[in-house]
Amino acid sequence: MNFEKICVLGLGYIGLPTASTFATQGLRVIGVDVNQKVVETLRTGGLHIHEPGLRTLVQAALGSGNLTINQQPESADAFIIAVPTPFYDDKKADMRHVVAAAESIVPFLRPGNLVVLESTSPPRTTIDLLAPILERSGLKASDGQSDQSFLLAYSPERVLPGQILRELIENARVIGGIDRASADAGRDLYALFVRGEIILTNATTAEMVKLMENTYRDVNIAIANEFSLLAARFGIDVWEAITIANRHPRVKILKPGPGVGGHCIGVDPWFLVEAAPDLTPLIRTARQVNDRQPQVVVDMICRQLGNLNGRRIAVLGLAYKPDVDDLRESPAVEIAQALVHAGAQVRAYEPYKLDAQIPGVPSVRTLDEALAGAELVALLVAHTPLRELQPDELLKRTPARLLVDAVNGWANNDWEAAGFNLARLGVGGGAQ
Ligand code: SAJ
Repeated sequence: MNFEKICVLGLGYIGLPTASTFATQGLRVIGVDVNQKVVETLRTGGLHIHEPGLRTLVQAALGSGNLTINQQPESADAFIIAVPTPFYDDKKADMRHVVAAAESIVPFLRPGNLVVLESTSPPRTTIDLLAPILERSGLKASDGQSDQSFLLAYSPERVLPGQILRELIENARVIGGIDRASADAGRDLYALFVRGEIILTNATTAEMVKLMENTYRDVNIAIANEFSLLAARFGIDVWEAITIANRHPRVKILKPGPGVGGHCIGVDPWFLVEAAPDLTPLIRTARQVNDRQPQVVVDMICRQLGNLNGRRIAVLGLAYKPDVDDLRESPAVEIAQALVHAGAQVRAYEPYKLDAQIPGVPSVRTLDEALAGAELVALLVAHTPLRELQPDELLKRTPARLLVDAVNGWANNDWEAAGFNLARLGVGGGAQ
């Protein structure tokens, strides 16, 4: 199938790079976002999200004249839906953005068009939720052979925040069609820029593949977290134990830490639990294990200080993982908030987001402001500049002598010899 013009709905972390990449490949792209502020920012050369290399890519796409930013879709050969799928407080998937995006396409859908859903979604969303909405156009979701039908596929985004631009092009791409013609059309579209393998399957399999990938990671992080609690109780160093265990050719234990953040791995497993609660005790438990990690770290800090009320704590790192500036669903933020809630005087420093504004958590723009006057320094994210801090340096910059390392960032230096009392997550006497 040939594509000249496409519409990408949702200009966030996935939609914007995707729209821009297609545009730089010569396609005419209408990038659509319902948020007027996002549209205005992009139209005036700004960027509302941070991702390495994205600014240059978007500028190239806009500069080529191929990318247009709008608040509404228009007719096109293909429509890609890349909107968020968060969950409600009760962990049920919030599909309102997908529904709204699909409804906005209906008036523009023409026979032979291709619609692709990229948003992570519960199993069967493409056929049970999306197809019926699009069929309100009067066309049928089918093989595109009839002159009254459209093509429909699910193709999950699988890129790692921080490496989106490279992974978008190089990763293997899964395309699940509601039928063969839809999968083939999806392949023709993504082959315009994907250099990784393109794997064709059906729509529900593709949905499950995405959910299984992130659930697999969550469950494996949960076991690492559980190992860290066991190691602390039994007086050993979990990091050393993991390194040794991983020398086994069939073992690859992930890293324990302050919890699982971001908007994917902490969310997606719930879509499976919601879809089949009776079949998913392991997945549910893994989520609960990971969700309790922030409290494990708060307890470590409390044990170091004796109590939290009024105590001065420097929190180093707020992002959800190392060397990114993304604070969404960050365990470090949760920990900082819990400390404030317990009466501590927190000064949080996030080197990649100096203007971080988190309700209730005082954040400062320099490391020294965070360290000054602190009684305890908590390392919550293994950002490179924070991991590289040396004991003699810290000795001069803070009166604090109590340290908590939740991410194995300060393992290799002799903190104790320098006069610090360091508690490390997963190390005997530390966590539990
Ligand atoms: N984490 C650990 N221990 C580990 C690895 C990660 O505690 O050993 C924590 C991180 O610190 C972070 C969270 O887990 O808080 C998630 O980080 P991540 O790097 O594992 O994943 P994300 O959320 O940045 O991106 C994931 C990726 N999925 C997989 O690796 C299976 C990415 O490929 C997906 O595209 C993305 O989710 C998504 O959008 O679904």
